[in-house]
Amino acid sequence: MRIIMLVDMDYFFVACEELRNKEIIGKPTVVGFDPKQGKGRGVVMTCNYEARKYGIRSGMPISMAYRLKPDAIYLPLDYDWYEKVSKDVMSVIKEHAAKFEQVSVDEAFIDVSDKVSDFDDARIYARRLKDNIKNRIGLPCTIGVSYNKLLAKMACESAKPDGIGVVAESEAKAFLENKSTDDLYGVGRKTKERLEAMGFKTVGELAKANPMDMMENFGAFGIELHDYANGIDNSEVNENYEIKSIGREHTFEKDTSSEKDAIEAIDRLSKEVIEEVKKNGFAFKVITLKIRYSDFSEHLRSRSIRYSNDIKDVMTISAQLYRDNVEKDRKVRKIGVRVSGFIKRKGQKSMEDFAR
Ligand code: TTP
Ligand code: MG
Ligand code: MG
Repeated sequence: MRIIMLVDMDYFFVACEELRNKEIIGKPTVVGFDPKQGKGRGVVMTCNYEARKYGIRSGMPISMAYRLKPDAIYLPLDYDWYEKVSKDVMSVIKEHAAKFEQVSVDEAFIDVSDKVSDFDDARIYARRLKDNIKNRIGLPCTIGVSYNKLLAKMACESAKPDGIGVVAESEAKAFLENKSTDDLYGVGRKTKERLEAMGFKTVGELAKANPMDMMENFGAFGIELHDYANGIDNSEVNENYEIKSIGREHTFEKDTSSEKDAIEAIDRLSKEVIEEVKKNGFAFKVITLKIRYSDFSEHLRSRSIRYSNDIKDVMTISAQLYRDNVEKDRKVRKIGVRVSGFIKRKGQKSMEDFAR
């Protein structure tokens, strides 16, 4: 029997802040861009559960958060600190796993099939792991336990915060039945709407869909979705986690249609991206420019090149992508530069350094 766990830290960035500042514990706290008395731009990265009571959420404009709770504590981002804490957390999780796959700064899958005998045993094991993270790092987390990655992740979401959620094979159908389709991995707003148009609101309904209809509408992804709805996911915990892309974004103080502003931002972002690329010993072959306009509509444009780690490539190609694609009569709110398609160059760091 396979037993998979997904460990996800609770309100991670704010929890990291709590570690070094006990005064904020228990008070509504937001990490993100400066709200500037409600005039600030950019978004909420995360907030603690006290702040969530006021409706504040990750990804929400910081100005909206400010409207909801002006006297919350607003803290700026400190990625270096969060990554340091993340590394410590991951090393504790790794100790408990036969197979370990970090999937983001604050979550990792582990395969513990050869460490526990059944789901009762797994629950005890999850409790021990959770206690170890709490005692050694000082942070709360939630652990989802199931027979595959899909359900481990969903079990975790359902048990948030500070919980342990277990879904055994015999419980999967009932667990999935009334979930919304966008609770499934890979289903965002658009797919959810398309599924709804086909008459599928819940995962239970989707489970009964005709696979051929799904295939017709979504291609191979449709079959995958139908599998997911039936609790089927055979993907392995993949130990060779690697960073897939590195990007940085900039939100302008004021929406702008000035090419000079844009190029300045691109140059600065390129510098930051390249620093990160070099730190990891990567070379990349795809450069992607993101333009977000005032109305929040977004345009992504990519170009492939020969492998490079040269800042000039990032700067000139991003600038070219900007000039070729920007709609001059519209104002730009945000610009992003991202590189991907990595190979590792000589002098690369160990896997441990990649697994961040
Ligand atoms: P999540 O695990 O999605 O969220 P969380 O840990 O803050 O809260 P919880 O798991 O208890 O629901 O994301 C982990 C961190 O990643 C989060 O603390 C901040 C960052 N993050 C962003 O920067 N932007 C985002 O849109 C999201 C969702 C998270
Ligand atoms: Mg989390
Ligand atoms: Mg997470």
